[in-house]
Amino acid sequence: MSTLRLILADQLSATISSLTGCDKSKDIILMCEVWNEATYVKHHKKKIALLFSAMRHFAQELQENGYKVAYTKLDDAHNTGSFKSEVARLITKRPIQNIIVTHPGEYRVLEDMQNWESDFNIPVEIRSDDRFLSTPQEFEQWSKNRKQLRMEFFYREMRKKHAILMVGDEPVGGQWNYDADNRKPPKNGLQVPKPYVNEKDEITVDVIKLVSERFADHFGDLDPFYFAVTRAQALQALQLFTEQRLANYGDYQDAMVEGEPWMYHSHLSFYLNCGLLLPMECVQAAEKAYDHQQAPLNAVEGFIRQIIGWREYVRGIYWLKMPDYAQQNFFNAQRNLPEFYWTAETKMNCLRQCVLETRQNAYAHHIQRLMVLGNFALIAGLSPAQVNEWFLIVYADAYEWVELPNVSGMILFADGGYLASKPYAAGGNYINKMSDYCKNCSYKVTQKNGVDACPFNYLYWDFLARNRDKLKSNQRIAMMYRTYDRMDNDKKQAIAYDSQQLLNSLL
Ligand code: FAD
Ligand code: DLZ
Ligand code: SF4
Repeated sequence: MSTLRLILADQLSATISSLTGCDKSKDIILMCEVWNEATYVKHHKKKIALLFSAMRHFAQELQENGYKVAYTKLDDAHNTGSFKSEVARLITKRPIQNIIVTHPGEYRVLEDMQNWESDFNIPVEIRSDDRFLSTPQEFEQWSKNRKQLRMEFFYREMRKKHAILMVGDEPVGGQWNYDADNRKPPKNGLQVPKPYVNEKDEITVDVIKLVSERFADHFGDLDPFYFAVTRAQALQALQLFTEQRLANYGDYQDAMVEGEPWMYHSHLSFYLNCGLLLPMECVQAAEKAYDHQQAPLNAVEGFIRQIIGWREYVRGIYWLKMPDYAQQNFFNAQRNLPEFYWTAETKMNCLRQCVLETRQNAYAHHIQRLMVLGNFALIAGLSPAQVNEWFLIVYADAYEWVELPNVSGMILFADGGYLASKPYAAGGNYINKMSDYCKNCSYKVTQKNGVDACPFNYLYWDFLARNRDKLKSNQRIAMMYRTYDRMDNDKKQAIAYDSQQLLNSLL
C-alpha cells in the first residue's frame, strides 16, 4: 500500500509540506494538468504556459531525485479534467491507503478537498502551507478584537518574529518604514535595466504549442515567453533583481513610464506564488544586499515590506474572511467591465498602456494595477465580481488568495474598509505626477471638465458625491468633501454631467 501525495501547480517547492516523510520507494506523487483549473476562469495564455512548463520541469526533477511521479498531461487520452477525478483515477489503478496534500491557495479547492475523505473512504491529510511566514491561525489571533486591521502593525510583528532588519528589538536605522523616502516621480532618461530572459527549452516549446492550440480563445500573447520555469532559473531572476534593480526599487516604486513595463520591480511574484522561490530567501537576498551596501535601506525595507507585510497580510485576510469576502460590494457597484480592459481600445492613454502591457506580459507592476486599472474600476463603479474575474485572468501571478483581497479590499473598497483605511481614489493629477502617460493622451490632464478633460478628474469627484452616504464618516476623506462642498453648483453639475456622459459611453 502507498500514500498518494498530490502537488498542485502553485506548490512547486521541493520543501513543500506534502512531501515531508515521503517514502520514495512506495509513495506516489500525483501532478496533473487539468482542464477545470485551466478554465475555471480563462487565464492568460502565458500564465497557463508558465504553470504547465514549470510543472513538467518540477516533475522531471522529482523523478531525477528518486520520487515516483504520476504526471497527467492535458492531452493525455485518459485525463479526466479535475483534481478530484484524477485522484479518483489513480486510486482505482493503484493500492492507495491515504492521501496527503498541502493546503491549497484557493477556498473553492479547499472546500472540494475537504470532502475527499468521505468521497474516497480513505484518510486525507491537508497539511499547512509552511512556505508562508505566518499561519491563518496566527493571523486570526492577531486580528481578534481589532475592528479595522492595518498592515503596518502586522508587518512590524513579522519583522520581530523573524528577526528581519532588526538590531535587537529595534528596527535597523531606527524606523520601521521608509516610505517617506520612496516614490519619486520618474526622471527623464531613466536607464531601466533589461528584465530576466530565459531561453525556451523543448519542454517549454511543447507547452507553448499546446497552449496556443487548446487555449486560442484565452486573453493574452504567448510570445515572447521569457519566464523562468525551474527553480534554478528563478534563483537567477532573483539574483538579477538584487544586483540590478533593488537599489532603485524604493525610489521608483510608484513610477510609470510608457514603454517600460518592468521598471525597478522584482518580477518575482510569478515564482513566489507557484513555489519556485520561497519568500524568506527573497527577503534574505535583499537583506544581504543591504549588508553589503549594494542597496539603500529605503529600497530594501520597501521590498521586504511587500513580501513579509503585504503578501502575508492579504493572505491572512483571505482565509479569515472567506467565503463571504468574495461577495462584498460596499458601494453596490454594478457597472459592467468596459470592453477596453480586454482590447485596450480607449483614448485614455494610461489605461491603454496598462492593458497593452498586461496583454503582452501577463504582468503590470503594482502602481499600474492600483492607480490606473484599479482606480478607474473604483471611480467608475465597476462590478467587483467582474473586476475580480479580470484580475484573476490577466496576471501570471494571480491566485485568489492574493488577487481577491487586493481587488476587493485594496482597490474597490468593497469590504467597506477592512483591509484599507480609505479608498485609493485619485484624479488625473496623481497619474500625471507619477507617469509620463498624460503627454501622449487625447485628454488633457489639466482640464477638469468638458469633452477634452481627463476623465479621472471629474469621475473622482463624482465617485465621492455618489457614495457620500457610505463615506461621509471616514475622517481620512472628510477634507475632500469639504472641498467638494465649496464648489459652486455649476461646477458640481458639470462634474455630474461629464461623468454621466463618460459612463454612458462605456461598453
Ligand atoms: P514587487 O514590487 O517587486 O514586490 C515584491 C513582492 O512583494 C511581489 O513579488 C509580491 O510577492 C509581493 N507584493 C507586493 N505587493 C503586494 C500586495 N499588494 N499583495 C501581495 N503581495 C505583494 N499580487 C500577486 O502576487 N498576485 C495577484 O493576483 C495580485 N493582484 C493584484 C491586484 C491589484 C488590483 C493590486 C493593486 C495588486 C495586486 N497584486 C497581486 C500585488 C502586486 O501588484 C503584485 O504582487 C506585484 O505587482 C508583483 O510584481 P513584482 O513581483 O514585480 O512586485
Ligand atoms: C492556475 C492553474 C492552472 C491554469 N492549471 C493548473 C493545472 O492544470 N493543474 C494544477 O495543479 N494547478 C493548476 N493551476 C493552479 C491551481 O488553480 C491552484 O493550485 C489552485 O487555484 C489552488 O491555489
Ligand atoms: Fe490618463 Fe487622464 Fe493622463 Fe489621459 S490625461 S493619461 S486619461 S490620467
